[in-house]
Amino acid sequence: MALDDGAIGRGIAPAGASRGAREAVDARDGGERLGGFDVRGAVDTVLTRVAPRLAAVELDTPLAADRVLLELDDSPTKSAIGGNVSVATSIACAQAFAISAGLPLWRVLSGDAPVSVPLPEVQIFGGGAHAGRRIDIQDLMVIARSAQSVEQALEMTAEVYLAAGRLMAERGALAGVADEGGFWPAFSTNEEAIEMLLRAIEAAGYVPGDEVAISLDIAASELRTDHGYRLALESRSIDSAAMCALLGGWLDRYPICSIEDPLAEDDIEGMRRFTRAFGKRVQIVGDDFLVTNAAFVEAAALQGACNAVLVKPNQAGTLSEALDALTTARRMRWSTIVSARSGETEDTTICDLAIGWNARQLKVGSITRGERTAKWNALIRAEQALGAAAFADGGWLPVSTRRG
Ligand code: 2PG
Ligand code: MG
Repeated sequence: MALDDGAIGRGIAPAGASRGAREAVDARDGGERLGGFDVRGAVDTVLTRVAPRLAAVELDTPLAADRVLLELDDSPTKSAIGGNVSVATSIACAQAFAISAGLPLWRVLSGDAPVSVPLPEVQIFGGGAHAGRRIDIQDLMVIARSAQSVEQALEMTAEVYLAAGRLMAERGALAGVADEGGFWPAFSTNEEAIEMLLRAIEAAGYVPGDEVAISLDIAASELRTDHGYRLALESRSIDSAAMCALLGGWLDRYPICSIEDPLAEDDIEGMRRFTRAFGKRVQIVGDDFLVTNAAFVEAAALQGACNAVLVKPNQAGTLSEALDALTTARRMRWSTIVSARSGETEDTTICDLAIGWNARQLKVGSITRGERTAKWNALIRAEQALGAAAFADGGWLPVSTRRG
């Protein structure tokens, strides 16, 4: 995206392996070439349908281009132009605006409102759709609750990651990494993976819960079948109530501070039951369940399902719609987490969103792989500009249990 003053902004659309059924759908070419994943048609849409309309627009705010994108396609799934077309254009325009203003994007997004450097949520083991379904749970992550700066949070997390690697090597279970850079989950049960995460926190010298807490993304929609929730690793299927009980047992036994998509996107009753039972003890995050959609956030909050939203711009299709979901969640007194995708790119715009929109938490996968470290480095640079006082520490996050 090039402006008249010469400013050029770029945007890249990420992709997800475990996708919500109601999220924006990318335009792909289909057919034989590149497995059908190529996006020549999407590029053509940008050049022939989007660009001519944008040329007539005055970019008077960072999100001004979204008006045009929404005129072209206001469907929640972006079925007319494609979610990838929409989100990449939306990002490119916001970046062009910031470059023209000579300011970081987070600064132009915040205006006079408060900003913060978000608390990192970092994957140590990958599973589910990100690891050939080697284990059922998708993300086993840590949150450095006691860190007082993003630099410290990342150092603590890196120590846990290294300790996890040493423990896996000792067991002869080190087998590379999953999609988002977390270790490949060579475990025989799901709970063994959580137990190993706990041991890695201890081996790194931290107090589990108080200093470094566990965060899980169950991605339960991926486990849903006609017979309930399929735990392939344990060769059994369980119903929604049993799933709640299983996860409740983990909350009792492990110092967990956040759990994402504990029940499936279509199991509203289950999510309400789970939130009633555990919503005071732990952050309950809707990802596939809410697909970054303001109306779904509002409905879930009114029904008592979840207490936090994961904000993925490409689920919504424009930055404006993602912001709408975030501000709706905030109005409902929920916590907010901006998130990367499993098929992530080197684009670091999500860091600007997390800082400028004051989301206070950021989930980016692990601490390895360039597309992930690009984001952590962007946070460190923002913290250098803003000072450690701008860091959104995690001391307030409740922890489900503490081991005595
Ligand atoms: C998620 C993300 C990141 P994906 O489920 O939260 O872990 O994965 O991009 O595959 O949806
Ligand atoms: Mg998720």
